[in-house]
Formats: sequence, C-alpha cells, structure tokens
Amino acid sequence: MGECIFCKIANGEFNTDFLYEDDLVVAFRDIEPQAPDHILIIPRDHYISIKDISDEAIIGRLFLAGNKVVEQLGISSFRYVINTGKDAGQAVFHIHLHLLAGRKMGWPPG
Ligand code: DGP
Repeated sequence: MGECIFCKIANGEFNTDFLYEDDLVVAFRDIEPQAPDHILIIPRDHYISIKDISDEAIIGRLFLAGNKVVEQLGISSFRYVINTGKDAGQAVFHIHLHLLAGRKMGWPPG
C-alpha cells in the first residue's frame, strides 16, 4: 500500500534495523517505546488489522517471530498486545504485534 509507513519500513525504505526478519514478517523497535524493550512485529504484506488476516501461516509467524526476539533479548516476562480499532488504541492501520518488556506492567490494562 503506497502511503503506509509500515509497508515502507518492511520494504527497507528507511534502512530500519530489523531484530528479526523472514519471508513473511519483520521485527523492529517502536519509535515511541512504552517499555525498555518495545518491539513491533509486522507482516510484510498489508493487512489493516488482525481480523483482516485469514492466513494462519502469517498469524503464526507473527508470534513465532516475537518468540525469537524474546529469546534473542533474553527476556523472561513480557506482554504481547495487538491494538485493534481506534478505541483500542490502534494508530497505525497495518497490523502489528507489540512485544513489551523490561518493566513491571499493570493489570487490567488501561
Ligand atoms: P498502535 O497504537 O497499536 O497502532 O501502535 C503504533 C505504534 O507504532 C506506536 O507505538 C508508535 C509506532 N510507530 C509509529 N510510526 C513509527 C515509525 O515510523 N517507526 C517505528 N519504529 N515505530 C512507529
């Protein structure tokens, strides 16, 4: 999708440092980190939200990529978040899995 910032990142247009990448997904650090480790895992292809993905391989690969980053960074406690829709806090409409770690987190989420 032409103007999508995450499509451009996945295409390597900004020389983003990928913590993990494969044929389907890439992982990189969030520009506005909400925790000491805040990584975004996205599919290379454009899907607006998690509910728009019917390909189980991509859904699976997002989490497996997250798990690889968890292992790579030596993280033990972490949180996966997928904000879906404006009221849930989604601001970028190219699906992304947040991986948050490195600080104590509250529950329930705000
Ligand atoms: P969400 O609110 O769930 O849609 O999360 C969007 C996240 O994307 C937010 O934490 C900030 C991050 N973000 C937005 N633009 C960029 C960018 O250009 N580069 C990176 N690395 N992160 C971005």
